[in-house]
Amino acid sequence: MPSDPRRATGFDLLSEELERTFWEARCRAEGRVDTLLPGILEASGAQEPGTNRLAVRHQAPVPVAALTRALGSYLGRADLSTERGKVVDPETGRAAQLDSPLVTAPLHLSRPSRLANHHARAALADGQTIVLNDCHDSLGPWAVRLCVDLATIYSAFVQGNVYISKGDSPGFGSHWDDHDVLVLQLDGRKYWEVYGPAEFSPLRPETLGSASGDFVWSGVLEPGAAMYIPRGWPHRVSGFSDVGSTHLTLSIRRPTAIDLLDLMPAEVCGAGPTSDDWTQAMTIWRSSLTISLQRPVDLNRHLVDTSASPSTFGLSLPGGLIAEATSEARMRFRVNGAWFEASEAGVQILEEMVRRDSFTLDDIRQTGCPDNALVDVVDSLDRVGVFYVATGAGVG
Ligand SMILES: O=C(O)CCC(=O)C(=O)O
Repeated sequence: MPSDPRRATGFDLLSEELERTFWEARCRAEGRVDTLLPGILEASGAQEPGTNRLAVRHQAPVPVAALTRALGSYLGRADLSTERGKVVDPETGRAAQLDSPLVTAPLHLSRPSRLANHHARAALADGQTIVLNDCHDSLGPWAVRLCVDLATIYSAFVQGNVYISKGDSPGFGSHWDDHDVLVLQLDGRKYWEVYGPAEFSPLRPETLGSASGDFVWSGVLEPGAAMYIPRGWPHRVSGFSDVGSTHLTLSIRRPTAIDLLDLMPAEVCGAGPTSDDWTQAMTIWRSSLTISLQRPVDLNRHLVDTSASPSTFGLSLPGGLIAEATSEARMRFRVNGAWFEASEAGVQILEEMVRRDSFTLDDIRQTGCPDNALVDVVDSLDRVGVFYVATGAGVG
């Protein structure tokens, strides 16, 4: 009878250990988010899905100044006529592509008139809202950490969008999002109205865009305020004539049952549902949740030059790792929808990385691992898109 390779190599223990360290990483992420945004996790039903509700904190201890500085410097260097920059028409609430670079000089957020690009100035003066999509990775290590922590906690895809407006701009008008949003007011002020959902777990196009429940809350968000709005809760905004507004919205796309169906292997769908199929589909689904928060890592640079200014790295593993032994000496992992293999030394390296929230390559080297195994693991993690630079060269 063939021997069980896991018994022979102790892989069972390693994979249990990995699962435990991932769980600890999630608890640490919850601790950090709870400190910055007290009560938000509880309101969002992070531990008990389906129990989420609106939460507003007027003075959350979020580092607004650091974020605002990072945003100003991003605006000063970015060409936002890419897919990241849009303007929202105040009449129709529709977003259109920016047709030219937005700014060419550093921006003072409280004085949007200093936007160097005249199209952007004119757009703001016209009551249009400028939306910078998916820009969290340009807003410094704090924003990246928060996105990764939220992704870890909710097993979700998280991205940050910035909204800049002037005067009483209405943005998109009344609408609901098919994901949860966490709004952080950075500069100026904005008035919000929030309504209850028209139905539980609404989905487009099944649920009408205009569907809405009863009025729930209205108020003004000032710098340092945070608001969590669950998926499907309609909201609308209005600015003030005397002051502009800039906020960062983190969209938290938790997986839905539809995502699960999409990921179910054809043979499972064909076979009809049984509880084993369900378990298998859930396993695949958990490991397929994707997250691409990171800018590409120039690994060669970081691996070769670790002494001058060592970069710190982190792993984002929403949904965790799924491990299985392939032979007596190797194990394979499904992470972020892709497989990679690791030797026993590689598995131990992985465990060291998961154990830490962030690490330098020297931290891992000092655990006595062979250099070639470290390079192999880093290479594989980078390939499957879960290795990111937490601080160091290249992070604004
Ligand atoms: O400020 C706006 O124009 C709309 C903002 C919004 O809907 C959001 O941040 O989710």
